[in-house]
Amino acid sequence: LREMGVDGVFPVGTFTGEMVEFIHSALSSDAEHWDARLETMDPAERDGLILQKLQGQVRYAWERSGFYREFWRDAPVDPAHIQSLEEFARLPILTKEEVRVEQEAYPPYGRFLCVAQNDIHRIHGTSGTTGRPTVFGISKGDWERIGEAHARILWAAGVRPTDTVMVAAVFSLYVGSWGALVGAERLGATCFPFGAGAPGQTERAVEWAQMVRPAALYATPSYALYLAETAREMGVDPRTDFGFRLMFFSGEPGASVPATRQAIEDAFGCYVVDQGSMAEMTPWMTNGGCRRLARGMHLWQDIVYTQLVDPETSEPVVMGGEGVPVYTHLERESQPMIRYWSGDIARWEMADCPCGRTYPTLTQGIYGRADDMLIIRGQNVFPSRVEDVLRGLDEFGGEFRLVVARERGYLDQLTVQTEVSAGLWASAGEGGPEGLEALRDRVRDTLRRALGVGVSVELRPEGEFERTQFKARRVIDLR
Ligand code: 8LQ
Repeated sequence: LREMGVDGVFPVGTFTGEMVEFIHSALSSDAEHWDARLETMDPAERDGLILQKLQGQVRYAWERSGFYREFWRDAPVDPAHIQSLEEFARLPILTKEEVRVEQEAYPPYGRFLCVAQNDIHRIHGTSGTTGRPTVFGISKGDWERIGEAHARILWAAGVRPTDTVMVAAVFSLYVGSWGALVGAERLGATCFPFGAGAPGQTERAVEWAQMVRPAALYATPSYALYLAETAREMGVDPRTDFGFRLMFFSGEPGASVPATRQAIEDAFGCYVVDQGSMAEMTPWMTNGGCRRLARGMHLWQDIVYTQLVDPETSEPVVMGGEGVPVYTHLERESQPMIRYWSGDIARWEMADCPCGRTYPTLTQGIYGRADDMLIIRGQNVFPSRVEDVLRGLDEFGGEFRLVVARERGYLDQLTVQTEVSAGLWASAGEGGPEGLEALRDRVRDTLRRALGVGVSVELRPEGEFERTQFKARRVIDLR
């Protein structure tokens, strides 16, 4: 293309079939970027590109979606003529609850759909274990763009066409597994859609991974740890008997929790990449780290535009600050989410990553949720911070729970129940946990220093708490 004097940014879909094959075969395996021009663009120039895409996306939704027509009726700016990113930030924020209410009133998609029902190519959604499920209708064009975006981001993670990618997450409504699969397919890797969740499936995963020896694994971080534990119980060494080079994760904090990341890297002898925004925001990999980033996720702003806002006031947060990511699709024709509230807590910075990408970065990943954040006697406590401390201890037995209770009607008390490694528990003998008093006190003091608030600690034997094949739920709030 360069020889022909062709240069520039082309709308998705310009190149099809054999041309795409040709372009990707020309992309050498050691290239750092899938699309160097877009990924290393001057941020100010990128803002211009984002604004152009936003104007198109917002106008499109305004013209076609009954929901946005109503939702923006009294907006302080004209959705058909957004002039700047600042103006765009004055459109109202959309919450999950509003999506639920809309979908209940106009089932199943709500009036979000901007294409004919007949043009829906895939239906995904949330499992709906709490409240009404949310439904996502995805058109064929969108599904292809999702594949392209995920391929580009998996390339940054270090996946190459010569790799086999094992997807060890449930294949159902959950779009995590499918999103990983479609990206790996688009990239040209060998795909191994193993799944998860069926009885005995983790033992089978141990057998299959030894046999197939995939280079990459997609799962949740807690499932990777469970897989390592299961392997060891079966006499299999996850480091030498599997041969994973990298693992990419989404769905929950872990990959950017230093001690958890280290535990996974040590267990498998691989490196870890953190990914994941929200299912509604698919391509959800647009929060996505790269193989050079020690921790955190780049924000692939030209695919999904992310802004951080203050959790209380919803005002924009400057670079370097902490806030709630609010996401906007830039390439969605079927069910675009515009200024969608995540409820998560993260910090963003213009980190200088050796990969050369010029995107802002969530330098510590997503480490909490505005609604999961425990306020204990005025102190903000994130479960991911407790996890970091516990996984840093040699005596840790693999799982933990946080129990919050209110004493005497006003005093919040946090109890950390943590498993202790089987060997240590057994060596404490018949006396059980009483023999471990010194350890309990040390864990309590370490937690108090890390969290800035006093906690009680209860020690439990390894294996006491249920392991998960999906996202872990570790907080029990009794208040
Ligand atoms: N969440 C998702 N990814 C996370 C991460 N890397 N670090 C911390 N928290 C994370 C389909 C993808 O797996 C994304 C996904 O899990 O979508 P869901 O099921 O809609 O859940 C979204 C929530 O998972 C986010 O709001 C984060 O709280 C968490």
